[in-house]
This record gives sequence, C-alpha cells and structure tokens, in this order.
Amino acid sequence: MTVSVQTAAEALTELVGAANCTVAAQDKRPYLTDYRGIFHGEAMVVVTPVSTQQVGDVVSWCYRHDVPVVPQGGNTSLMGGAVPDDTGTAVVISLRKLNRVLSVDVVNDTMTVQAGVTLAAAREAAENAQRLFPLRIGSEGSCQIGGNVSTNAGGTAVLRYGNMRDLVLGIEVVLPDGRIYSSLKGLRKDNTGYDLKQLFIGAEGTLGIVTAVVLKLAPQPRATAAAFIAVKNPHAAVALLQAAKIGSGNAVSAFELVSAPALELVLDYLGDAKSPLQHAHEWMVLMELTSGGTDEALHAALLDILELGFAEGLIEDAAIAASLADIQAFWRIREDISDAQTRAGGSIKCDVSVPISRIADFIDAASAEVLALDPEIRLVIYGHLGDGNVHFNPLRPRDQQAAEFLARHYRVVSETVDGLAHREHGSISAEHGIGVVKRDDLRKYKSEVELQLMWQVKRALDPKNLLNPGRVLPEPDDPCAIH
Ligand code: 2HG
Ligand code: ZN
Repeated sequence: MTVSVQTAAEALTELVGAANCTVAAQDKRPYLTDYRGIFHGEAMVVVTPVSTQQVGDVVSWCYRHDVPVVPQGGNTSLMGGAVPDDTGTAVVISLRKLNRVLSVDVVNDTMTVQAGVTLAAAREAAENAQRLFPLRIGSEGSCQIGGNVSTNAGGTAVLRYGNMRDLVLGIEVVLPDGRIYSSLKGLRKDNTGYDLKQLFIGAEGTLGIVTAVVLKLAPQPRATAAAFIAVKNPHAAVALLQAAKIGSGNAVSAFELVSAPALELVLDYLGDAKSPLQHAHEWMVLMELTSGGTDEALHAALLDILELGFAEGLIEDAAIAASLADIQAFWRIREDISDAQTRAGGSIKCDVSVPISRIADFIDAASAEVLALDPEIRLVIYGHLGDGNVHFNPLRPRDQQAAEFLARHYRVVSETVDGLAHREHGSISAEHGIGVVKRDDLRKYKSEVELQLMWQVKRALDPKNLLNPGRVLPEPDDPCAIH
C-alpha cells in the first residue's frame, strides 16, 4: 500500500494536532540529518507527539498503512541510526515533547522519566533530590534518555555504575503495531520470566519505541579527587588502574586514556585551554576517584596511588586537581576531543572494546598496523580504558585532505582495527551502536546463529519490518534460513 504525503499528513494531524505534525521542508530539516551533518535523509512527515498514547496512535496508523517509522531522540548518534533513509517514505517520530520527569522516589532510589528528557535534565532532577544519576556522556545537553536507552549508552562512568542497560529498572514501549507495553516498575528483583525490557535496550528503535523508563539512582558521592597523569604507555596505564582500584578501595569513578595527538588536537580546538602537565607526553590518563568519605581521605588515597605509580615506573608526571574548577577543566579537555575531531574532519572512528587485560596489546598492535599504512597518520586514541573501551580514531595526516584520506584508508583501517579487536574476543561497537554504519559488518563479526536469532526476534515483534528499517540488522544472506 502506498500512502500519499497528503493522506499521511491529514491522518496524522488528526491524531496529534497540527502543532505536532509537519510536512514543510524547513521544519522537517533538523530531523533529517544528524548533529554532525554526516547522514542525510528524507521523510514524508515529522511528528512530535505529546503523550505515549499519541505515539501509539501514530505507530498504529503507520502499521495499518505499511508506512515505515523512524524514532528519534536528540539526534546525537554517531552511527546514523536515527536519521531516515533517502526514500522519503518514512514518518519520523521525535520524542522530544515527551520531556517530563514523572516522579522521583528517594526511598527506592529511582526516578521515572519520559523518553524526551535530556540526559542533563535527568541528572539535574536526580541532583535536586540529592541523588546521582550516573550516566555521563559528553552530549548530555542534547541527547535524550530514550536515545540513551535505545543505544544502551555507555560513557565515562561505566567502570563504576555500568551501561544504560544496568540503570534501567522499568520501561514503557510502543510496539511496532501500536500496542503499548508498560512496565514502569522500580524493582531490583523480578524473576517472573523473560526480562522483556532488555530486548528494547540497545535495539536502536528496531523493536519498539521507548517512551518512558524507571531509572536507578545512586547516592551522591561526598568527595571527589582527580589527577591528569602522564603514564609510560598503555601497559603502564592498565597496571595503574589495577593499583588504583585496590589502593582506593574501589573508588575509581573514571579512568580515561588520552594519547598525545588527541590532547594536541583538543587543545588546538579549545584555544583557551592548556595542558594540565608541564611537558608533552605520549600517553595520559584522567583518573577520578569518588567516595562517600572525606575529601582528605580521598586525596590521601590518590597521593598513595600516584606515589606507588612513580615508584613502579608507571607514571612520568601528574597534575592533581586542587579545586572543582581544575576537575572541570580536566573533563572539558577529555570530553571535547570528539568535537575537535569532527571539526578537524577526516577521522576513522573505531569504537572497540576488548578485555582490560588485552587492551594495551591491542593498542600496540593496531597502532603498528595503522602507522605502517602511513606514519603521518595521527593516532587519536582516547576513552574508557577503565572498562576496556577505547576510541581508536586515526586522523588524517596534517597535509592530507579529509576526502583523500578517507578514500585511501577508511576501509582498510576499520577492517584492521575491528579485526584485531574481534580476534581479542572484543567488540566492534562497544558503546556507539550499529545504526547504518556498522550494520553490514555484523555479518562478519556475528555468528550465523546470532544473526538468525536477531532476525527471529525482529520478525516476531515487527513482522512487517516497519520500525527503523535498514538499521542494526544486515540483510540475511539466505532469507529462507530465518523464519
Ligand atoms: C566519547 O567518549 C564519545 O567522547 C565519542 O563516545 C567518541 O567521537 C568519538 O569517537
Ligand atoms: Zn565514548
């Protein structure tokens, strides 16, 4: 069944009201490209429902008329998972108007929020209740909780608090046919069969549209200490991580690796920031400790860890934050590396994870292979060493144009880096998801049985393949093998 734009617009306007439905090109534009401006698509209609029921009504109408649906949050994905394709046949459903914090239960340490609440607003609501919502990613001002859930967002606090998957206790989802599955429970124990909510977390909107969740909160730490540390190499960083976990009584809340080219790039981008360290070093770590104890005790623990690191030859230099402003300055440097790469153009992003015990060897091997292609490639390597995930993002040589670099090296670099991670029993997408960028690579890195199971789940929930089609799941080699 083919539906005209006019028919769709009239029907959907009826369901959500004229203020929440648009076909005008200039109004649709922000929903048709991602925030970096890399992916572009088209859509018949963009709707911004104001209630879960409206989302259900729109999806139900689309299901009955065979219209594809693309759910969208803050549009900060790096994988093109929330931008429609260029056929112009889809309806984009933006969740941004479902932006209410529904309740906070301080005794249960939970908070119920709608999908369109930004991560920053969710963190603020928790803070207002003297609690911590621990998910921490650089795009918190724009990204939305629904997107965080749908991509199982990770970030810098995973080593302490887990991924989004670990922070969701209850969920409300609009299913591909428009039915509403509501289980907004704040339970830490519930063994009543399949844990259905997990199906929708990390599914990138291919199985249902997340409209609300119950999130787990943590006590706010009372003390924070941080240091920007020059380490000898990634092996030394891993050894320091072990020492820090033990020496601090498990108080490490972040352990972020930064390579010299990454630091150089971000300082250049920020303009007004300077390196916390006096001299240049090949490798650095931003380590943060938090605890429920006193600042004095935590600083003493930090000093002990650094002393041990120096004594064992792991550390070359360290800058200890003397104030909250110092801590914020360290984080600004770390969190803006990604934007600095976007501005520089010509990066090959590899978001890989391997067991922490293998990560230093992985970085050595991948670096050697990439530099063998061209020693002028800048090895912008950074990220969440504390949980085994690094952003291994080679950047074009200074005198090479982005397009030329990508044409020459994109394929070989991603295949090499992903292949090495895979061989180390790692993942080719640790936290950014699959979207369209990595979809076809799954064929290579997932077993046949895994792919069959993924398609079986997809078909069971979305038999018409209308929810975010063409995302996450590669077309099966043999469609008949999947029923
Ligand atoms: C980060 O850790 C983000 O800064 C973005 O995951 C990483 O842009 C990237 O590759
Ligand atoms: Zn990251």
